[in-house]
Amino acid sequence: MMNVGVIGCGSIGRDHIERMTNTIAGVQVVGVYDVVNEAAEKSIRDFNLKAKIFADEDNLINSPDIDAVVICSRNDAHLSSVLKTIAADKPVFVEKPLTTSAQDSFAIVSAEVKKQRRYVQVGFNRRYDPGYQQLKQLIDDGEIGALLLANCRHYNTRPATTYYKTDNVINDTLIHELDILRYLFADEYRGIEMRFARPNSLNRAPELQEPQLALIEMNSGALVVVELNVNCQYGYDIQCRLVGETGIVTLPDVATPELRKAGQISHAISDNWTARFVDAYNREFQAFVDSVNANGEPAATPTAWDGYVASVTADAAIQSLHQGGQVSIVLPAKPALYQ
Ligand code: ISE
Repeated sequence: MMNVGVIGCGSIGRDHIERMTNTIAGVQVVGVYDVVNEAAEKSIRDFNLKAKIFADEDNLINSPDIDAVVICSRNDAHLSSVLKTIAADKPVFVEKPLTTSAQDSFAIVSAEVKKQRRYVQVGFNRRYDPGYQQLKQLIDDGEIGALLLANCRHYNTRPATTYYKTDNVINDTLIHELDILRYLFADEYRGIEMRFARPNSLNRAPELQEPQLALIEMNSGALVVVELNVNCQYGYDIQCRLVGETGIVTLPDVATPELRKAGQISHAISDNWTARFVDAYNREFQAFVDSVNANGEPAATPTAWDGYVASVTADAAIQSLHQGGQVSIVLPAKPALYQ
């Protein structure tokens, strides 16, 4: 049984505490910490945890009662918690993005490389989503030949938090595609260009400029367009269509009953990503727990290196947003630890 400490008891932290308590085998939450102490107290109450509330993250990370750490704090707080957990020689699951800059993410890669050991699993949950896994299988089986083009839609009903701003469209939202596309294509990025679309007059966030459009070039020359629309009003809508030399594969929608009523044929669409990706979240956590329980290391994927590559690409996307034009993406050699 793995004893976990959770840093960050906001909405995604609560989701993960709940799944580790009620769904995932081989793990229990024994410690929690949040900068807002009431959030930690509330999670203990709401999920009936027999867990200790820590007064700061250092004590939680270094506690002899904690075997592994799950980080669900704000994106800009990830770096120090991850580095401290690596220094304490404990496995760590960190929500996406790994950090909010390539430089910070590289510090995590460097910390692992120095110890010649993998500690970090990044919460790019889509790699564990059955729909995306089916796409990957079809591509790897050669069913549609070499990939030429892709078209993705990443729509949110409304922004995720009150502090969601223009750059969050990249670091919080597009970051999922930045991870899953290089995984599906088994290729790296050559460059990225961002554009703003006509603003949605229903947007209520003052420092948020969107919708945005990403044009991504793979090293192979394949091109990907990602539409980012975080005020779409109607639901949480994730689409991905990949065009190969001999065919097309499309991410399946979540199956919901067909309703025929009042002159309409319709299917419900959720506005909640934790519901949309519940299987993916459960499977990524079970993989983390099983792997740590078996050999002390996180699951094979997604690694700190994957988090770093997404950060390099996100930095380039943000640069393009602010200065315009395509920004090249150049990666250093991948360390042997991640081969
Ligand atoms: C949120 O953090 C997620 O991970 C969702 O999947 C994404 O759609 C949303 O834009 C993010 O804010």
